[in-house]
Amino acid sequence: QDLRVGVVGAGQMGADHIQRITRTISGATVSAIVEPDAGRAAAAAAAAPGAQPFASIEDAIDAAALDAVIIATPGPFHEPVLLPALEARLPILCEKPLTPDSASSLRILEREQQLDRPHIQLGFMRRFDDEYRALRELIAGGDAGELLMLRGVHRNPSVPDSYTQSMLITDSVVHEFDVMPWLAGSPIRSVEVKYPRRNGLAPERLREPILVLIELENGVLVDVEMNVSVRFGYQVGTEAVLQTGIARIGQPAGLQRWSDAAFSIAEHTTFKTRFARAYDAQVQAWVDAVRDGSLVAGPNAWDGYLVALACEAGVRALDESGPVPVESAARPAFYA
Ligand code: ISE
Repeated sequence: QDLRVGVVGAGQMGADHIQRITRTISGATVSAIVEPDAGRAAAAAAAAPGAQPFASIEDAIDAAALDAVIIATPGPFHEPVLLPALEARLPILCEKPLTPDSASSLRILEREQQLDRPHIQLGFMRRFDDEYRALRELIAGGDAGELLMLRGVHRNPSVPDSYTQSMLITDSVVHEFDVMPWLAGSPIRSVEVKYPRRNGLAPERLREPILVLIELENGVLVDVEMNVSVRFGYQVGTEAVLQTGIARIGQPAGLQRWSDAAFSIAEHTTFKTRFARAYDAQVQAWVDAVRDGSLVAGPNAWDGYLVALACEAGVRALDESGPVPVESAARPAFYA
């Protein structure tokens, strides 16, 4: 019998997950959609015939309409969904971030630890990307010696009007705060932000691009170019500098074309296509884990808490010069 998944939030990511579960994922169906916006709710319902609409997660739980939940609302709205979902002992796939700050993330951890085991998987989908996985294996294998540096580029064509300066960190660099320590096998020690020349084409409220310097506890230095007004496309790439070799992922791999005496390769324009296979793999792994009772098959709420600590330092670093230390925290056995 299929897992009955409720999706909370039918915006960009929620709508994408609804289609994914309906068309691509095996072993699950969308049984409930919680979306207060009538237009979005109707569009989502059309994509998932048979799903019941609800105005709140509490209503969906009261109606026993779901076995597990995907939370795809913006970060500031995660906590009011996470708490009743944990109360109902529902397995949860929560889009990033866990919550916007470490105090609220701690509240979630405390509530979750009253259950018998972790129930929350976090949507850091890069960990399910084939290239990121291959790079992690290469680094861990040690064939090219020790890892010395990681260099990341994270480029968006543009951002919505709701995107603010601190979201450069909390909405975008949040991914690097999860994936770089995962690649390097070491937590973050400090975060520093440098400002190059401002892009005059960026929305007036944004001072970007930014250069983020992330120092890991093992001495590996990570630099990330965070750039959200590049217009030409969506690009996420990483280069690893090892003792005796260089490894690179995230190169353009689209349609190759020769015309007008030039050669081009098609580039992505959105994270929804760039990471489509990673999202598929992530949701399938989560569905399989819920069905076999292990509940979580990827980053958990503790990983989300560590990222919240890094984001706090990162947001401070937007306004302070020099490295801002990141509070370190020892992983409880519950989250091993
Ligand atoms: C967006 O919310 C994402 O999660 C994307 O992966 C990221 O590239 C983008 O900058 C964010 O705004």
